Amino acid sequence: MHRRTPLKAAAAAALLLLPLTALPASAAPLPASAEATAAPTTPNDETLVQLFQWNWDSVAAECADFLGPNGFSGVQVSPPQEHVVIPFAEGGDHPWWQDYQPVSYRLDNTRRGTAAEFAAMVATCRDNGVRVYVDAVVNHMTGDGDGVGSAGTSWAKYDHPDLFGDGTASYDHDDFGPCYEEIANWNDKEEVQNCQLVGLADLDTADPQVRGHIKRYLNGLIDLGVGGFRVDAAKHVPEAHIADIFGNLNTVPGFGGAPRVFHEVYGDATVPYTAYAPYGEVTNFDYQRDVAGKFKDGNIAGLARLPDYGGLTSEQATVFIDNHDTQRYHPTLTYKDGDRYHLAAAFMLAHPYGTPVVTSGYDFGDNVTEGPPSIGNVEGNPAGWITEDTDCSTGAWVCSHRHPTVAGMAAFRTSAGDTPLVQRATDGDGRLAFDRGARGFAAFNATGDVWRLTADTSLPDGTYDNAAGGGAATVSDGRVTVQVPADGAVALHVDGECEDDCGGPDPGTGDPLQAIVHTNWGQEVYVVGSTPELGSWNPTQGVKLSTDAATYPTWSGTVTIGAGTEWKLVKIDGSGNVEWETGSNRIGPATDVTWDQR
Ligand code: LAG
Ligand code: CA
Repeated sequence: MHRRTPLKAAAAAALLLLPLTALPASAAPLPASAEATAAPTTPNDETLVQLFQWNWDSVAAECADFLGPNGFSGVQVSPPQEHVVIPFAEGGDHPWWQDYQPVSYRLDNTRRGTAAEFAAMVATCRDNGVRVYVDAVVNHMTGDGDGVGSAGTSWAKYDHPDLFGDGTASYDHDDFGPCYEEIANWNDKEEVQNCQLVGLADLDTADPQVRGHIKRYLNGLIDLGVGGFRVDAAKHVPEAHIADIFGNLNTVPGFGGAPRVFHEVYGDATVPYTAYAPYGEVTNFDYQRDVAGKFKDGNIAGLARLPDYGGLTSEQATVFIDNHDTQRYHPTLTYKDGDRYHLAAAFMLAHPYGTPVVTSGYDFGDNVTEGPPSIGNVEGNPAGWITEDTDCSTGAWVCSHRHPTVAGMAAFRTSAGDTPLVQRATDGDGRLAFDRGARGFAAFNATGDVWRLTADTSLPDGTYDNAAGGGAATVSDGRVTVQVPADGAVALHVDGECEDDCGGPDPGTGDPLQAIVHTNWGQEVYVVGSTPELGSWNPTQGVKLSTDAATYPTWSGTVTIGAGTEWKLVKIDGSGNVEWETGSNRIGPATDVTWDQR
C-alpha cells in the first residue's frame, strides 16, 4: 500500500541531500553636446520579473509556461553582450559580475546562450505577451587586464577592437575618459559621471561616435523585438547623453512605440533620482529600503499611503523589494527571509505605485560572488562556465515569482488597473488591508499569528479566489471575512471570481496538524505532497509549519490532506537545502506524526 517517493521528488532529494550531508550538524543556517530629447513617459501598466542570470532557453520557457499565462508583462534579462571570462576569481570562479564587463556588443555567445537562442527567446516571449527588457551596460567596458571574451574577441582595458564582429567599429584609448581614474569623491557629480565606476573603463559618451555605437547596439536589440532596457549605471552617464541615446532609438516591432526604459540611479544629494526622470523611469532605491525594511520589521500599517520617495511620482518610478545588487550587498529582505519576503513582493504588486519588478535568480548562500548554477566548461565554447537550465523545483534556483503568495498578483495588479487605493483596516503595526476601488481587496499580515479580519470592501458581492495563496473568500453586503495566514496575504480581485471548488478551504484554514521534528538551527518544516495545495511535490511550495521556543520540537499548522493523498515532511534551511523524510510516502488523511527515518 505504501508507494515509493515520486521520481521527481526522489531526484530532488538525492541532489539536495548531497550538500546537506557535508554540513556540520550545527550548520547555521558634461557639457551637453547632445540634444535633450525626452523619451515618452511610460504608463505603469507593466509587471516585471527580473530573471537574473537565467539562460535564454530558460527565460523563453518561463515566458511561455508561466509569465505570459499569469499576466506578467515584462522580463528583465541579464546582459546579452559579449562579456569577459574570469576563470579564476577571488571569492569564486566565473563570478556573476563578469557579465557587467562588456568586451563587444556581439550577441553571438555568452554564458547564457547564443545569438540564435537570444532571438528565439525574444520572439517566444513576445508571442506570449511578454516584453523583454535588456540590462544595457553602456557606461563602461572592461576592467583592468586583458583576455578573450565569451564570443572569442580579444580585449584589453582600453582596447575593444571589434564591437560588432564585422570590423566596422572599435573602441580605443581615446574613446574612454576624459577621466581615466576611479571615482573617489562621490559628492562631485562631474567625477561620478566621468570617472571610473569600480575601475571599469568609462566610455566618453560626450563623443557622438561613441554614442552612435551604443545606439547601434541598442537598435540591433530592438529590431529583434526587445521591448525595453534597464540602463545599468545610468547615474554614471551624464543626463544629456542618456537623453540623446535613449531618445533616438528605433520603434519596437510588434509592440510598437519607443522602447520603455528604466534608469538605474541610486539617488542621493549629488545626483538625485529626478535628474533622470525626464528620460524614462528611474529605479527607486528609497522605496526599496523603506518598504523592505518595514516588512522585515513588521511595521507595515502605514504603507497604504507611501511617502514621497526620492521625489519620484508613480509614473516615474520602478520599484522592487530587492535586486541582484541589494540582495548581495544590502540584504534588507531577500528570498532568504522566506514568507515575509514573498509577502512584501505581493504588497508591491497590490499597491498602486511605480512599475514593480519581482526578483528571481539563484541561491548564492553566503558567497556574494558565486555565479549561477552551471554545467561547467563546454568543449569549444569560449564563454567559460555555461549556465544550466533553470529548474524551479530544486533549491539551486530561486523562483520568487512562482511562490504562491506572488504568482497570482500580476493578475491582481492588472485587474486593479489605475483605481485608487482606499485603506480598509489595520490591526497593530503589522497588518494592513485596502481596497483598489471596486476592483480588488488585499490584506497583508506581517505577524506570526493568523489575522481574523472582517472588513468593508467595495468589491462586488461574490466569491473570489485568493490571488495571494490558497482558498477563496466571499463578499456579501459589502463586507468580507478572511483569515489572513501568518506572514501571508489574501488578495481578491474582480477577474478572479471563483468558479469551481469554491467550497474549498478558506485561506489559513484546513485541518490542524502537529509534527514532532528535530531540526538544525535555520531549518523550517514543510508538508509537501501530490496535490497543488501541498505544492505538487515542490518543497518550497508546500505548507509551512511553525514552532516556537515553548513548543519545539512540535511543529504545527493547518493543512488539507485528503484521504489517499500522498505526502511527506521536509526540512528546508536558509540556503534552500531540502532534506526529505526517507522511506515511503505518507498517505492521507493526516494524523499527528513524528519525523522518522522510515
Ligand atoms: C551596476 N549598476 O550600476 C550593476 O548593477 C552592478 O552589479 C555592477 O557591478 C556595476 N553597476 C557595474 O556594471 C558588478 C559587481 C562589481 C564588479 C562589476 C564589474 O558588483 O563587483 O566589479 O560588476 O564586473 C568587479 C570587481 C571589482 C573590479 C571591477 C573591475 O568586483 O573589484 O574593480 O570588476 O575589474
Ligand atoms: Ca561615465
